[in-house]
Amino acid sequence: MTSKVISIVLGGGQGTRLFPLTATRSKPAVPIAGKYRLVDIPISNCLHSGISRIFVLTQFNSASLNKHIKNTYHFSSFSDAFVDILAAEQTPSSVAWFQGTADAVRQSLHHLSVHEFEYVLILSGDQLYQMDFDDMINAHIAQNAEISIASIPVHANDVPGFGILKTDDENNITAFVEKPKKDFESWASEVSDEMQAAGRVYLASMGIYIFNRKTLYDLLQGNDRTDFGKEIIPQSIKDHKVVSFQYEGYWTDIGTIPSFFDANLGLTDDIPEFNLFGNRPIYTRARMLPPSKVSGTHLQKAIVSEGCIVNASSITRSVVGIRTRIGFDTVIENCYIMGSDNYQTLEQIEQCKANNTPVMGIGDRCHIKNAIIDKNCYIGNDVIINCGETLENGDYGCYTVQDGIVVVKKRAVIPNGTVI
Ligand code: ADQ
Ligand code: ADP
Repeated sequence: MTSKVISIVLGGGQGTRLFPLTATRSKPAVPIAGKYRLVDIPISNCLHSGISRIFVLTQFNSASLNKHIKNTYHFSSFSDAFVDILAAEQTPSSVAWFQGTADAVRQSLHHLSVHEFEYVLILSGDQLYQMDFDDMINAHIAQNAEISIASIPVHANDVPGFGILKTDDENNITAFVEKPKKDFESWASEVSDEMQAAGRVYLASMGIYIFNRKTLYDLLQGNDRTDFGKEIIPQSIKDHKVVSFQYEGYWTDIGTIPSFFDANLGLTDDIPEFNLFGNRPIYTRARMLPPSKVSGTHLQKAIVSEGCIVNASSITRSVVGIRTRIGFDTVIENCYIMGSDNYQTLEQIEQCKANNTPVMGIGDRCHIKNAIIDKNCYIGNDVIINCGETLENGDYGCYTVQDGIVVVKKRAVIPNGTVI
């Protein structure tokens, strides 16, 4: 059945919720888990489910996204598989950015139309999960649905962040409200005993939709509705067969700095909820990097990617990205360090030392805690990043602070002895 499916990954609006990680790159290109990009998650889920015709819609086209897709997703010339990026573009009928999720799909319909397909699978680009879409597609077909929405039980605290739905005994969605802020108690649903015990009694939309081809075109053409959650879905319930596909596996939104941070650090747990060490790998660009070299470092719940040179004294509950260099006597705690795009030469390193300027990576005798360090940063010697919890949220030039997490911007230079 998956041969009749085409997939669209919603790669993000302006990416403001992930700023400053999206300051110079589009959201799908944001690095996660030390060596992957956000877009690798939905694409890998599609490929493992047998869906190999994939469009990635993004608000702006960054060189890093293009390079990543081009260098990662190669298919046989005898197959019709592809991963194509569609960036917001000016056309005779549209001069604007994508105005919302539905508008993004509408503006891309003319690219889809040249393909043969019966179903469109629409995915968010900022979620961490491993799901077999085959099951959802089979359920969609078996129920003769026009639209299917993947749903997951959530706790009352999380309700205001999601589209919430109610179903009848046959999984038909009978009501849908986008992000209700109050008085939603009557929206509780019957869920499994396990979910009930966890207080997860509200069914949230996961923002994962299957549309029949004709239904999608009918709903998007001849109107200017911009958003699936706010407009298209609630309005389609009354005159279409819209069903819920309930999912209870691990699934989380990684569209904000705190959720992105927690999801990355969660990978270091003994048995992480999102397990990288399975037989369905997350695909990413294969790089010819040397193995990491670690010396004198106490590693505790650490993920260390390829190509690193680590002399730190300890790394605790942290993810260390490709080509990261960390100096002597440095302590890293609760950090996601993205790594670097290249190495400095020995001559360049000597030059930095002679000029008393930081070397690429993290210097000697630093203490870095609760931070995301974007790529290609130069953090000097004796730098302390530890005060995020007491700093107000805001943009401080070469770093931002959000909810106690310091995010050091890409290519930032943090001079020797700085205290943040
Ligand atoms: P949100 O995640 O808040 O809620 P939205 O901001 O519309 O919804 O984002 C959905 C996806 O589309 C994200 O991957 C986002 O990056 C992307 N996106 C947003 N605007 C875009 C644009 N202009 N162009 C391209 N991509 C864009 C939605 C649903 C809820 C549901 C949650 C589940 O509306 O009902 O509960 O997802 O996370
Ligand atoms: P991001 O990860 O921030 O989205 P990119 O993937 O675009 O950014 O980063 C890669 C950048 O690094 C590119 O501009 C690329 O040309 C540059 N780059 C990659 N390898 C090297 C290298 N060995 N030396 C110098 N620059 C490099």
